[in-house]
Amino acid sequence: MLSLLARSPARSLALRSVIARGHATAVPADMAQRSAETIPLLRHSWTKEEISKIYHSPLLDLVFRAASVHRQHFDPSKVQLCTLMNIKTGGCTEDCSYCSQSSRYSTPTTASRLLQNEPVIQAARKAKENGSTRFCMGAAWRDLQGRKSGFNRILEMVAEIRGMGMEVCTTLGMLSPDQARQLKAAGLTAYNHNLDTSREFYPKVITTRSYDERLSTIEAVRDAGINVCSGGILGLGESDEDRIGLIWEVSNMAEHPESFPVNALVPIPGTPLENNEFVNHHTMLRTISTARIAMPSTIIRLSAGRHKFSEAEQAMCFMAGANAVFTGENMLTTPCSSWDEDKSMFSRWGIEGMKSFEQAAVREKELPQYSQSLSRDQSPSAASTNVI
Ligand code: SAM
Ligand code: DTB
Ligand code: SF4
Repeated sequence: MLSLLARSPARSLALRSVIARGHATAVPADMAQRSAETIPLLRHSWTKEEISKIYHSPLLDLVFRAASVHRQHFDPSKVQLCTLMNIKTGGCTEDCSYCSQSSRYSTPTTASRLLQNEPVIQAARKAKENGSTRFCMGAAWRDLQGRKSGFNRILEMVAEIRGMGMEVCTTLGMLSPDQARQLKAAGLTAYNHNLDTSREFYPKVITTRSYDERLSTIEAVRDAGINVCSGGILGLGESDEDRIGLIWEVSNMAEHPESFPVNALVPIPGTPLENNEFVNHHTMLRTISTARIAMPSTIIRLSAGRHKFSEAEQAMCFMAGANAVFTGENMLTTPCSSWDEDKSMFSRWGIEGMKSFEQAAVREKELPQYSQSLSRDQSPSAASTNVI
């Protein structure tokens, strides 16, 4: 294992410490302190073979190893609660074969215009009252071309919700570097733009936007100083190799995404994937565990389809290192586990919501003027992590 992972003496030393502490030992209570000294180095040079070996290891060993790595980087009792709102529904020109909002398919979703600011602000307030610390606004657009006034209103929404002390995320399709900079200036915390699957399988799912176009948007987001939220969907008909390929893509990025959503396809009537079988729980668990090991300081977000998993199945995912969820009334066009259901479930398992800006990666990207407004008792859940 060591010889597989090690590429250079420095990396070898770092990885030895990851493995020694991540795999073979029980996690002592004081590890919850996660001081800078105890945080292992991040790695950006995974080979597909290494990721495949981890992914295919015996499932309980895999979960145990992932759970151990998780405890070195995060407080395992904390899960980030994010509420989603679709601020512009349907009528999208893209052909993503899973999506209820594509105008190419006849689905139960009815298209509507960009919402006014006030209902969105109200929804963010309600989310905050219910314990959500991140609010994510989605728009069914390919990109922002020709949407200047709509984009300006979204900038206002971002600034107002950020002013409420919440982390703010948007997912608006492709972005130019300049649009990313404007979102950053408005106070945006994170931008969601998923790779969805491996580069090889991607053309079977979407033909109107290339994998490289997705990577360009992600680069624009990162260059603007916004946290990248980028993950995928399971249950598209992809193979283990494709799930490994997706993790390989994101774990070798110059910076690991701050957040990696793992969506389980919710089959939508009228889409090409309407008859796909719901993904197995063990496939979710393998994907979450492998992502946790390859990207130890990334938030792993148990995303679409979560409500279809039993409480015990969800708990296994949290055990394996998932530490964020979408919670509230709805996802974008499909149901979500409700706040009350989630509150009861979390209290049964001893899980609490993260505070806003609790993650080191998120705090580090905050503009100084915003950082000053963070309350003093908001201690980071992980110290700065070294990069190799
Ligand atoms: N239009 C934007 C875009 O494509 O980037 C933002 C919204 S899009 C709905 C965000 C992500 O939700 C997709 O990339 C996909 O991973 C996930 N998603 C969409 N429909 C889904 C479905 N039916 N089941 C599971 N995940 C889905
Ligand atoms: C992500 O990866 N999952 C969320 C969020 N990012 C925007 C969206 C899930 C959408 C599920 C299908 C729907 O509700 O339409
Ligand atoms: Fe449009 Fe996004 Fe749906 Fe693709 S996933 S069809 S880009 S809304």
